[in-house]
Amino acid sequence: MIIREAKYITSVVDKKNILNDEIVEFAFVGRSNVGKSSIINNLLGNKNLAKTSSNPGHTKTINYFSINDCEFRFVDLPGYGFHKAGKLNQEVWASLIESYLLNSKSLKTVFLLVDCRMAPTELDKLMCKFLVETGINFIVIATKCDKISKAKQILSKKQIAKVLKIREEIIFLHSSVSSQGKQEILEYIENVI
Ligand SMILES: Nc1nc2c(ncn2[C@@H]2O[C@H](COP(=O)(O)OP(=O)(O)OP(=O)(O)O)[C@@H](O)[C@H]2O)c(=O)[nH]1
Ligand SMILES: [Mg+2]
Repeated sequence: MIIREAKYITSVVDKKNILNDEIVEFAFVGRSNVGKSSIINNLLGNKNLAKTSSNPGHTKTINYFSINDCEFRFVDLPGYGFHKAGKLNQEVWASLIESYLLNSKSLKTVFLLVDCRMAPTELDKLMCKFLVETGINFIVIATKCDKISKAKQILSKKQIAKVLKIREEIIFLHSSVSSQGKQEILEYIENVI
């Protein structure tokens, strides 16, 4: 997949504004701070497209990015599991994420991001179960793999597969710092399209 151009389109806070046209979408979900906005920038080759932050709970809206003149879209979703955000905020975001996942008819694949340095959390398990039960196509991306050795990366994939009860074949390693895994994920997207 060659990224010729990519641009930010819009941010949505209200379920009723979720985009609902024919353009193919790929969405990024995962706990707060796992690296969703960073991977979008890395895959699209533009560091400033999606806003990233070392403070968890940064992305609070559904952010849409159009690629190759509307060939497809990336969707950056709010993170889950950020306790300091307060219960009410967390519920609002969870409900927005759920609405998006259940109502986006052009959603082709969800990228469920988990941190390669730790076992998937209870919320990761719940999200994975939700994707399996709703029949939404998904793969898991183990993020920040520049932070661990190649040997640990192999173990990390095994641990993620075991905890989430999924096949290792649908787990991709990625780093937004070294770009490890970038080409593999872009190829995956090309095949889906
Ligand atoms: N070393 C390393 N750091 C990363 C990587 N990806 C993201 N980070 C860092 O992790 C922090 C969070 O990244 P974001 O991309 O903002 O995370 P997010 O999942 O969008 O977070 P929310 O918007 O809060 O849900 C930032 O400080 C990033 O620089 C990576 O692949 N390697
Ligand atoms: Mg973000």
